[in-house]
Amino acid sequence: MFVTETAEKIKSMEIRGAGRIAREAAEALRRHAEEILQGDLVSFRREMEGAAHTLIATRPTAVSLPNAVHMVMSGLEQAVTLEDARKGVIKRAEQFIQSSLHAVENIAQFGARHIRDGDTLLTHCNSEAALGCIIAAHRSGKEIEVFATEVRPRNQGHITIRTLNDAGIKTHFIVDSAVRTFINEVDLVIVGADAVTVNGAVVNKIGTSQVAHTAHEARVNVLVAAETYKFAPRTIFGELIQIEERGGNEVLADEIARTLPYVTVRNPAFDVTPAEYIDLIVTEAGALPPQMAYIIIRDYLGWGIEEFHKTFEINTRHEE
Ligand code: RUB
Repeated sequence: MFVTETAEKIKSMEIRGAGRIAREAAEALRRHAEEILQGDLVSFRREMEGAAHTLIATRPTAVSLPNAVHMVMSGLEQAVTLEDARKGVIKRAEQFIQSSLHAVENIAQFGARHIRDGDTLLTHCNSEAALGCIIAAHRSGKEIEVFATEVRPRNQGHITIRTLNDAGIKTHFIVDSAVRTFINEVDLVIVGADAVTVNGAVVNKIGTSQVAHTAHEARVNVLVAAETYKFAPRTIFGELIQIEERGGNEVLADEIARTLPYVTVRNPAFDVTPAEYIDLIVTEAGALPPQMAYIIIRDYLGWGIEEFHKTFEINTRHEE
């Protein structure tokens, strides 16, 4: 029940932002484990796997979601009693949520050090990790200003300007297409991430790559704030990040679209910024150049690699 509700909220974007999606999914699995009262270990596992599948299927791009689900579900196979299995899920979900919140706090402190007194920043979309850095810099006494984009079509910029305003930070609200006009007034771009691939490319809200390209052209540094669970282990083996394409009615009202039979709306929710447009990725484990993404995947998400090797061994045995 709670899983279906959470899944619906993630799909409709009532719950949104990669970090929050991951924590809410972990919480849904925790509640689900508590609520399964009937059955044995085998049926518990089956129920939990079904719930994990439902949650992962909600939005395809933010890799924090499958990573969080994987972390909560790992160890379920090894549990020998139903109670062990239940306790394990609950414990790992709580651990994930706590470590995610700590990660966002650490990133804020690390990221704030890259912001200088007097800087003007630019952010795109609504990222708790990116905003954490900006707010931490402001709280440490640095005088800063922020340009925040509108973020069509879902207007996440409205959430961002409210947060910045509530923190008492001077903010300029601009339409997405005004970034190049103002980039020469900007000292640093800070954005979040939905996924970081092994080659250091960052997948984030549609328009991020245009912002980063514009910043690159103007020699303005781009900093990405991303927890380690946003790195995508399977990109090591060539798996691509799926870019979610949402309904056209988010961009153009159905009643108008109906009068334009030759017009099709395309509405990708995310885009890919290549590593060469990114100066630094700030994680809770420290800041690194995007080219070092592999190290994070190897050291923090090694399970993805181990799993692949297991599968690979099985496949080669089949071929012999
Ligand atoms: C949100 C978005 C955010 C990242 C990082 O997209 O692109 O920049 O998810 O956010 P949507 P956070 O609104 O479509 O979910 O730092 O909060 O995890």
